[in-house]
Order: sequence, then structure tokens, then C-alpha cells
Amino acid sequence: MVGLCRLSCDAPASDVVTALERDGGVIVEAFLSTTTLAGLRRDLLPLLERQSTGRDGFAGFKTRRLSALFAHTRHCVEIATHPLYLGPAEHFLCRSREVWVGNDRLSLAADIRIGVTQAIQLAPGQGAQPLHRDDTAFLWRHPTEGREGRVQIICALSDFTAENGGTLVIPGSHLWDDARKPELSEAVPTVMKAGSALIFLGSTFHAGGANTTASEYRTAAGLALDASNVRQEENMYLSLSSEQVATYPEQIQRLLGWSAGTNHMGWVEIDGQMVDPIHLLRSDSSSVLKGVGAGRHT
Ligand SMILES: O=C(O)CCC(=O)C(=O)O
Ligand SMILES: [Fe+2]
Repeated sequence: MVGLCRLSCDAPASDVVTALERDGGVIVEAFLSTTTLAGLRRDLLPLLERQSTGRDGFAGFKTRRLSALFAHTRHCVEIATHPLYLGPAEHFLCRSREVWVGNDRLSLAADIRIGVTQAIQLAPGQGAQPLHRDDTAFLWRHPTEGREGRVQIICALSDFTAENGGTLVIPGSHLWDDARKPELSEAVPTVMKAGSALIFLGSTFHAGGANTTASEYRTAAGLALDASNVRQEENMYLSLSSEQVATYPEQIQRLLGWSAGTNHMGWVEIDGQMVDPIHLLRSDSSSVLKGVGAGRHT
């Protein structure tokens, strides 16, 4: 199985686009500056250590996750705005559509939002995650014909090897239809040095690999850039305080967006787990901390 293409950090953004269009994923070597890599490690590693491990097979029973990264480190700015990530993400996410508004034929395009931020640390003994597409949460249709909902990045904060769980990717799987089942035998591990990054499309099948080492931790900082049409139009989270939302029946609370739904959009991190935000509105939120699993699907 042929691995993903590797580009250097001075490659033109068009090379990233070409590789993503062909393979669905690409490795950019030395993506992070040494200062940013050191800063991310300094800010995130001690916090990750304090997180509880996952409570389902997808999140990983020997995996620690830390979300809300912009609350914990300013070094995420370099990841989100890197020209080899943001530029190609615009190419895939901001495709325009021709629409009628009255007599006017308008060209409308989505712009970009940060959809998820998460550091992920696989401990020795963590098995491979199920192969999945990260745009599953959007119930995106495949093939996408180039119109993606998400462009994801996983920056290596430690070296990634085939043995310590370097992300498994199935090159070319972004072109598959929704009927085709991914097989582990089709996946290749991402091998890269700390500071390098794996960029892939939301439609590409991938998974955290198995960490079969005796003592190595595989640590990553991941971020997703999403098309801005995948969200509520009115910003309910700023329009109503959580105290106001709490006065409504649960059905309205969920309709206002305080729900992660069955496709698990809108989770919030509590105690290291990705949980349904409805728990934050309950006076007794202890049930969350006792282990209401998130069951995240992407
Ligand atoms: O940890 C990894 O390498 C990938 C994790 C992942 O794909 C996910 O949690 O959605
Ligand atoms: Fe994923």
C-alpha cells in the first residue's frame, strides 16, 4: 500500500491542494516552527496528563483527549492560519453556489469556522480506532465532488510511528461512495516527526492507529476547519444566556442547540469527555461526571 505524499513546509499551497485532491491526505514536514511545537507541548502536555481516559471504543479507553484548545494555548493560532492549511482549506470549503434571490442570480460561498480542536494522546496498549470519516457528523454525502465540509489537521507533538499509533489513512478513500466499507488492510500509518502535520479531507477514511509500544505515548494536536454553512444561522449561544435557556423545557433547550444529537454535533468537553451540553443546564450534573459516555462518531 503506497503511503501519502510528503511535502516540505516551503512547498506551494497548490501542491497541498493537488495532493489532497488525488489522495485525500498529505503530510507536511516541519509544519510547525520549533517555537510553536515547544509552546504547544509546554501548554498542553501537563493538561492532557490530568484528563481522564475515554469511556468508549471510539474515544479510546487508553486515550486522553483535551478539547477547547484555544482556551489553553495561543499557539493554535499558527496551526489555524498556516498558509499550507488555511489556503487549501479555503479551496475545498468555500466553493460558491449560484442561487436566485428575487431577480438576482447570486454567487454565494461558505466561509470557514473552526469546527473542533483536540489534543489526542494514545498510551501504550491503545488499540486501533474504528476507521471513519470526520464529516460523518454532518451526514455528508459521498462522493463529495470536491465540495468538502471539513478539512482536518493532526499536528504531531511527538514522533508518529507505525508502532505508536501514527494515524491510519486510506489514500484515495475520499473518492469512495457511501456504500464502500473501509478495511484496515487498505490503511497506511502516518509516520512523521514531531512538528510535522497530516492534513486530510473530512471525506477521507482514517483512524488513530494501535499503540503497540511498551512505553511510548503518541501525542497530537488536531483542529478542523469547517464550511460555515454547517451551523445554526442565528447564534443562539450569544443571544440567550445559559440561565435563560435553563428556564425552558428540555425539548426547547435541545432545539436551541444545547444538544449533541444522535450524530454528535455540538458536544462540550467535561472531565475529559465529549458530552451532550444538555447536562450543563441541569442542576445535578453529577451524572455526566459519573460517566455518561459521549459516543462520539467522528
Ligand atoms: O488520533 C488520531 O490519530 C485520529 C483520531 C481521530 O480521527 C478522531 O478521534 O476522530
Ligand atoms: Fe477522526
